[in-house]
Amino acid sequence: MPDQPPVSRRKSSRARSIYALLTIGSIWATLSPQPVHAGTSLRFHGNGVNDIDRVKIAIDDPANANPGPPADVGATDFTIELWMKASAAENTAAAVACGANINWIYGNILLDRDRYNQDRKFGLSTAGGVLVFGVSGDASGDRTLCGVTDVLDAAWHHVAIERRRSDGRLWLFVDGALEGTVDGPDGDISYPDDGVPGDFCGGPCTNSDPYLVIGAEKHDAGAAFPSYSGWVDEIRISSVLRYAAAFTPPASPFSSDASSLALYHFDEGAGDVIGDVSGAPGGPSDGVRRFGGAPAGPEWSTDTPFVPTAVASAAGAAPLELLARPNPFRERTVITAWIASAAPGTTPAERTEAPRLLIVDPSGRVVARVGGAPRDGAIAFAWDARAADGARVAPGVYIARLSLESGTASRKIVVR
Ligand SMILES: [Ca+2]
Ligand SMILES: [Ca+2]
Ligand SMILES: [Ca+2]
Ligand SMILES: [Ca+2]
Repeated sequence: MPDQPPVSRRKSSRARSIYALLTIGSIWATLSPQPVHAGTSLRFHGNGVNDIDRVKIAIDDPANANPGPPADVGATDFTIELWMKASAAENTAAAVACGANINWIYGNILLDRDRYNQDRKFGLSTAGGVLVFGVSGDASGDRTLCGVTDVLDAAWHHVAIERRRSDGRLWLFVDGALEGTVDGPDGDISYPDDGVPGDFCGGPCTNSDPYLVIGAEKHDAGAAFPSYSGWVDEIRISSVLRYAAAFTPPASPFSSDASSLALYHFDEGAGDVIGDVSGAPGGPSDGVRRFGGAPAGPEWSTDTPFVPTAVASAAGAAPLELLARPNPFRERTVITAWIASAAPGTTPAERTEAPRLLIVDPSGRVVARVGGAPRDGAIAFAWDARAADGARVAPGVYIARLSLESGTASRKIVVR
């Protein structure tokens, strides 16, 4: 092999490049093989009947006096986060007034931990396009918290709801932005151990309880209490308040840690067992898919938040992959780039400019250049739909384009 002077020596004659090289070196040092994790999701159809078109997670065993499995949250702080994708056409519940009420039950219900006409309950729905998070305390009143972002735009969104046990405070985040926070009702809102289901469902509500239900209104109480229609992927339930301020949503599926109580990837792709892979002590809190209806749901779907797209690379180079999320978007999207098949420790031969993502309009004009930052073994570029002069760009289709020595990738993005 011919002698190759170290990169740093070859570059030393070009002093103005050194700083950039060091910067890029540190970024590239963080790049590592990133599994392309597409997996599957569940597609619900809003059938609020007959105990179908939903996932049910048992949160108590009525046969013994033990407390429920880890998914029975509410006795301590908790965070529940998930990805959703839904349209306004399929989720038509009107906006509700949020406040000291239980109005979340009139939205298209996405998470249902209700107890019919009883306290110690919570849920999440969409109403008027925004998310509504509601809690009823332990004989301490009710509170709903409304979001502000239209999440019914047929794009994937990361959603996080949090409740603090000490004072009942609630938080709602969408795509990492704080949508609202309010002091909520106090007390333990976990499912009472060996709680007795209410007698309001044409008999005891034994289809409803003791369950946390995903993707449907659990009591099948009629058209006034509609169910969610759309996709759900990746639910993680945690025993801590994971987010205290705005954050960048994760670029890959959740992982489990000591604070994870339940974790559902929905990657089974077939069958009716919804596995909790958190490994939490006392678990798993497995769920059951209840399939049925017209159209029948929830269907297994390959539409997930983590499908990489638009791969193009130089001959012989490792493919560069780009993912934009949310997309379409209004305020902000994060475009993540990584080398899918780089060997561990691979470093690029030579780099002379910082990675800049170009935003190109349909006429081919570059409207913005976005600097990247290393994150999670990739490079993340956050774009706020503004041109180089700070003005907001017109709604429409744009191309995000990244050229590196390992390849070139483009991704269509839509500003609403
Ligand atoms: Ca999945
Ligand atoms: Ca029990
Ligand atoms: Ca309170
Ligand atoms: Ca319990």
